[in-house]
Amino acid sequence: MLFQNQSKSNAIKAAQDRIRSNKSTLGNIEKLANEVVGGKVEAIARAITLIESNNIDDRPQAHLLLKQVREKAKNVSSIRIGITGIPGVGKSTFIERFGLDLIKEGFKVAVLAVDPSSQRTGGSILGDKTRMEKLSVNDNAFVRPSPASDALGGVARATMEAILICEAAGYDRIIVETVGVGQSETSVRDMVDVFGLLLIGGAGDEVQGIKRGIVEMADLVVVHKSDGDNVSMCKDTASAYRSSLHLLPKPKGDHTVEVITASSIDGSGHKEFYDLVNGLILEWKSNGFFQIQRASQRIDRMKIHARNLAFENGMNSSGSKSLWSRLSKSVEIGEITAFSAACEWVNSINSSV
Ligand SMILES: Nc1nc2c(ncn2[C@@H]2O[C@H](COP(=O)(O)OP(=O)(O)OP(=O)(O)O)[C@@H](O)[C@H]2O)c(=O)[nH]1
Ligand SMILES: [Mg+2]
Repeated sequence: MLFQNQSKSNAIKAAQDRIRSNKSTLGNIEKLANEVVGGKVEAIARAITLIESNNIDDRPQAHLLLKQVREKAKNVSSIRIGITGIPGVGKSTFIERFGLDLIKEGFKVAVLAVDPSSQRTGGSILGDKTRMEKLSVNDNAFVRPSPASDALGGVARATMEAILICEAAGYDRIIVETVGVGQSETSVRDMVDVFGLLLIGGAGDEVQGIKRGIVEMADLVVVHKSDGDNVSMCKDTASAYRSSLHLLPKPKGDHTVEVITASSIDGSGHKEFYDLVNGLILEWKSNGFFQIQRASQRIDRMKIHARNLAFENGMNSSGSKSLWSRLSKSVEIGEITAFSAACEWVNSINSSV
């Protein structure tokens, strides 16, 4: 009897602790959301870390945070710009200059990076050599060089939501840097309004490691490092691209893809780039493409999140990890097809709930 009473009081105490800790979690998240909306830089960084977390237990808090932030910052208006190009083409240097130009015009700038290499190494190469010294110390800029690493496409997932956090915090120009060699730029294309491709003068696509698909996704092309002895070579490369782009299907925005030359050392071409971005946004806002593109991006994001969450939840259900690894082995040696294995795995999850 004594034992029964004791276990009952333990259970009550555990329940009370749970309620207390839930309450404090809710309180903490609300405080964090208020600080984000208030533009507190340290809170923005903490919020993004929570969203980037690979720990499934952090999902409810991340969800709550995004919900609250959205409720608190309703009418945000922003422009999202993606910058891609091979490693070393000068993306960070270009973004620093472009970002400072935007700040001079009165905007607040957030720079986020999607670095596919971090998926392999677990660290960020961008973190070590981000050349945005001026921008990162500017009061009107927020620079986040190091993204999350995640095997489930979480880099993109986190970046999409990090954009929303930055917007709620009052940043009205969002720039996303991505290395243009892998899959990351496809997902970045789907989270920005304008997508700019940086190229090096003189080198053809094969040499630059740029896939044709990436060139096709670009709204603007910049032949970069057009300074010193490189100027005439960059001009030649720009005209070669101008003529070959004519042969590609028109981009989604139904505009002519401009090809310019620029240097982030002497600043040439930067004003042109700035004006071209503004021109596209004005055109797309007036013909409705801006709104249509954003709406379809939101739907795509919902699908990506649903897929990721369903997979994560599946992996969390009992016995599913061991079934996954058993099935993976059979798929590896060609014993069963990937499709059958996936069906078996999903069926086993569905029957266990
Ligand atoms: N001549 C010249 N050099 C440049 C220019 N922009 C950048 N650089 C140099 O190019 C090198 C690479 O610049 P980053 O801005 O780090 O290039 P990135 O594309 O961001 O590189 P990753 O982040 O590693 O992909 C640095 O040494 C820069 O100083 C430019 O306009 N002209
Ligand atoms: Mg860089």
